[in-house]
Amino acid sequence: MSLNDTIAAISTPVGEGGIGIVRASGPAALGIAAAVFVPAARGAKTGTRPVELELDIEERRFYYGRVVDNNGGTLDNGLLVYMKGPASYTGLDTIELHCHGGALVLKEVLAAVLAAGARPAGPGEFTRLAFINGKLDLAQAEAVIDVIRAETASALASARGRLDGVFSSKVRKICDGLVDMLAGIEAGLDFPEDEVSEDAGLGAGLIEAGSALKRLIDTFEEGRSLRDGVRVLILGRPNVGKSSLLNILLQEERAIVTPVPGTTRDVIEQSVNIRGIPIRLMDTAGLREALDPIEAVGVRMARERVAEADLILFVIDVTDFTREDKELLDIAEGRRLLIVANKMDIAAPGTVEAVVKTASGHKTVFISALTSEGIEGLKDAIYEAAAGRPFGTPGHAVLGELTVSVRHRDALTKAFEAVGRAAKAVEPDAKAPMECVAADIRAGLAVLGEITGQTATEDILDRIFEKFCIGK
Ligand SMILES: Nc1nc2c(ncn2[C@@H]2O[C@H](COP(=O)(O)OP(=O)(O)OP(=O)(O)O)[C@@H](O)[C@H]2O)c(=O)[nH]1
Ligand SMILES: [Mg+2]
Repeated sequence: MSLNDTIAAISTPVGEGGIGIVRASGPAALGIAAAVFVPAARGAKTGTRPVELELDIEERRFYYGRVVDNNGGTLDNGLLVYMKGPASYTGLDTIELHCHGGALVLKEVLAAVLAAGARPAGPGEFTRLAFINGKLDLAQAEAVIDVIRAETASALASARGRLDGVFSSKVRKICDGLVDMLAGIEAGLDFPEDEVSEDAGLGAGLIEAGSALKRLIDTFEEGRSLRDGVRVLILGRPNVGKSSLLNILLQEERAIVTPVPGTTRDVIEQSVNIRGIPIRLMDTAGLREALDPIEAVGVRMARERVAEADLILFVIDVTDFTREDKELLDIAEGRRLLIVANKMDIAAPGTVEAVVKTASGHKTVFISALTSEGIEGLKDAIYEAAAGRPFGTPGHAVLGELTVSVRHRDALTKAFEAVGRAAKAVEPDAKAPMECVAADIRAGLAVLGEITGQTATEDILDRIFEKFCIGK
């Protein structure tokens, strides 16, 4: 990628729309505008003036006119706007042609723009330019695609917060503290006679940095669940009410419910928003030695889904909680699990105690899929299992602080370890040389720099931006 390139793409989704936008950014942007756009005011339509090489337009104003091909033939009528760098999204000169939103017309307009000197943009390349030109740091740039892809209001709030720099500023604050500590140590190393050793402030500072890192790391489960969603598998014996549970969580009659055991044979999947977390719910065939081959396939598919589930809702019928249920629980071994004790509307007195006793420590939620009793509590429990903390309604700023990506989590963890080593080394009886402490702090700073992008390699950038759409 060269900064001398001018890149172009269709920035709106392919398909029919009221408006479609072709965007170009780079040094040649204005020249390209001159080649492909004829403002209506110039009377060019009647041929009274030739197409100009230099387009005399003001930045940040919309101009109506014709979008033309190489030969001056009209491709579309639309609007042109010019954002002069560095005051643009990418930091470079940028133009946008707002045309009719059709796949073919936009393709032809893009072809004209490319013929006039641009090259096709790669995925996320506009945002990558914004990062390179210091418009956004890397964590903010990553939040751009999360804003676009957000499926729930909470996921969007979290992405917006990160785009605003809430998460980055947390990381930066830790970095600033570490830089100050490093400067203090280096001053001492340069002038050994000044004696800075056994600096109580340094030890406390490192411990504080460590806990700040830990707090960010601890938000990962919640952040990832909100952004990427959670796969929830409903399992249990036939007839316990799995499909009834699916339907009540979806608030629609998605799966067939009958009193006949073995009703569900396929895996039934549907997305739903539970407490702001995008959930992929999967209802399955009741687990048993199936009587017919179709049901047997269903049971096998149910078992196969266990490995890919983030959370298992193991449904039992409280009026018929058997040894078989307990044995089947082994399937969920090692997976996150909630026991959903169903049919509480017809439960005998003392049922809760009896179930809890038999559930051997697994968290159990009591519901009735028939009357909806306990469903709100189940949603809270699903949130808690997915996010690792009880459900509350945190504000946008708080959601913006969440660590959402594995990449960030891993960098924070490495930094936490490095800072921990440094903190140990400055303990009064550690007698570690200050050079080692400084080296650990530097290592921590380097990995934190991968989050904000200060120390991110091309390789990291490639991996991040290849997940973007073209045109963003
Ligand atoms: N009283 C009562 N009946 C329920 C409840 N939930 C489900 N049922 C009934 O239990 C029967 C089986 O319900 P389903 O939801 O089809 O059960 P399932 O676990 O999906 O069954 P399979 O698909 O056969 O494995 C139906 O007659 C439901 O109406 C409940 O909370 N209370
Ligand atoms: Mg069913």
